[in-house]
Amino acid sequence: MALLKTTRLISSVGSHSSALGVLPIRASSWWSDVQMGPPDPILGVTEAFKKDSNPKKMNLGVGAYRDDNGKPYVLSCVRKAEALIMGKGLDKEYLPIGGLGDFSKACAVLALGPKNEVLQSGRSITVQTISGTGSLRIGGNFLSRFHTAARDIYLPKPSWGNHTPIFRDAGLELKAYRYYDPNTCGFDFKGALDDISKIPEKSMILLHACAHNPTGVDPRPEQWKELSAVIKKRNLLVFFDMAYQGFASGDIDRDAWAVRHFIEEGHNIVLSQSFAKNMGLYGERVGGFTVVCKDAEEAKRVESQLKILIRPIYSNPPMNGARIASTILTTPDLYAEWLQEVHTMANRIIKMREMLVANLKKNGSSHNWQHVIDQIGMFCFTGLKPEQVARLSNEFSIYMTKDGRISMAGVSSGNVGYLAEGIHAVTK
Ligand code: PGU
Repeated sequence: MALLKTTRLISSVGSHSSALGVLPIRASSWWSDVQMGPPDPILGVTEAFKKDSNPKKMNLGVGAYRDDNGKPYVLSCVRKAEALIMGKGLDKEYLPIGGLGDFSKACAVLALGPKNEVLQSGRSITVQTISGTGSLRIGGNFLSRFHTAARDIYLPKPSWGNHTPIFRDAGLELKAYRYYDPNTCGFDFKGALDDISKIPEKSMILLHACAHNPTGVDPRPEQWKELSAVIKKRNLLVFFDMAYQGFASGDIDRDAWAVRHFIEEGHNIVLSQSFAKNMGLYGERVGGFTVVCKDAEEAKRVESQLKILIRPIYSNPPMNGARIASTILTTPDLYAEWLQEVHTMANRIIKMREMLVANLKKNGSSHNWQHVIDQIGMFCFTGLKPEQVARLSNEFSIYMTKDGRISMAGVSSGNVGYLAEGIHAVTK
């Protein structure tokens, strides 16, 4: 088949070029066997949304915060930090392989808390990464190379769609543990404990630190405690993904509770952080990857290997976003303003949850939508079926991921009524 296509191409180009008396230069293709791939399950939704000309269209696919006018939002503390940085006239030399030192330090303090024994004893290493995705991938590569005791990483079911290809491409084996109970639209605590208690020792387990994506369902503190105990008993290596610190409760310390608790309980975790959501630095690609070690000497060895791993991939990370984040984290006025803004963003989302349910009731929906209010963070796992999701995009130009996940951050007081109308129409 491939051969046939090539022959046809050669003859058509050949006949055209023979009239000009030159030999064909582009006679065949190297890529005829490359098949068309599917669009990305999350970012592909934005592509479909952009093609839609309906003025009422809504993009509830990607988790990106919008203000109440539906506009992308640049935090005021970010604008101020940018002005401060501009005023310094800094150079643009390469950063070190592990990134901006001030940023990495502040990033770890934000996650672990300033008084954490791990930081005081210097037994952790944090490198700046290309946002949360880059952090997860560097982490995946590091585990793949150095955690030779086991290959399996257990993800909650369901998990963020990109976790699977990230860890698979890093060479790990993907496994799952029960997490979400569709009957209660809540956390399947018993199922999770049951599954985790059977995971082979030394395997890796991924935990969403807060604001679980896509379900919006988090364990409560007492449930985290039990999870920590079982995971310790099984001697599992914990990988925390913290992409939403501040977005769950509006309080960055409360949202870091699980991470800090696991460390207190003696887990030497690895941790991915992203500043895409909580500082609105999406396209700046700012994140951190931390490894908590036994002692400072081990941390130094791990650091040396992280550098060896990063160097042939992207050499060193970009500086602009890291400068913005570190300026905010280390300038008291800007830090206070940031905490306030995180709180405001989280609260607007909570308000939209309430407004959506109120509007569904107003439209006459008799379903129980309490989970929309109870779920935490940026997303709402509506329970809508794929055919209902398809109807919403085809008939209402309301776009979301196929699993029925809505980015609540894309809902505003101006469009929540229309969203409720659409959901009611496809669920009644
Ligand atoms: N981890 C989780 C749990 C996430 O939800 C996301 C982003 C990331 C890590 C990585 O984010 P970075 O932007 O690389 O820092 N998830 C969003 C954004 C769109 C996407 O899929 O990349 C989402 O809508 O699920």
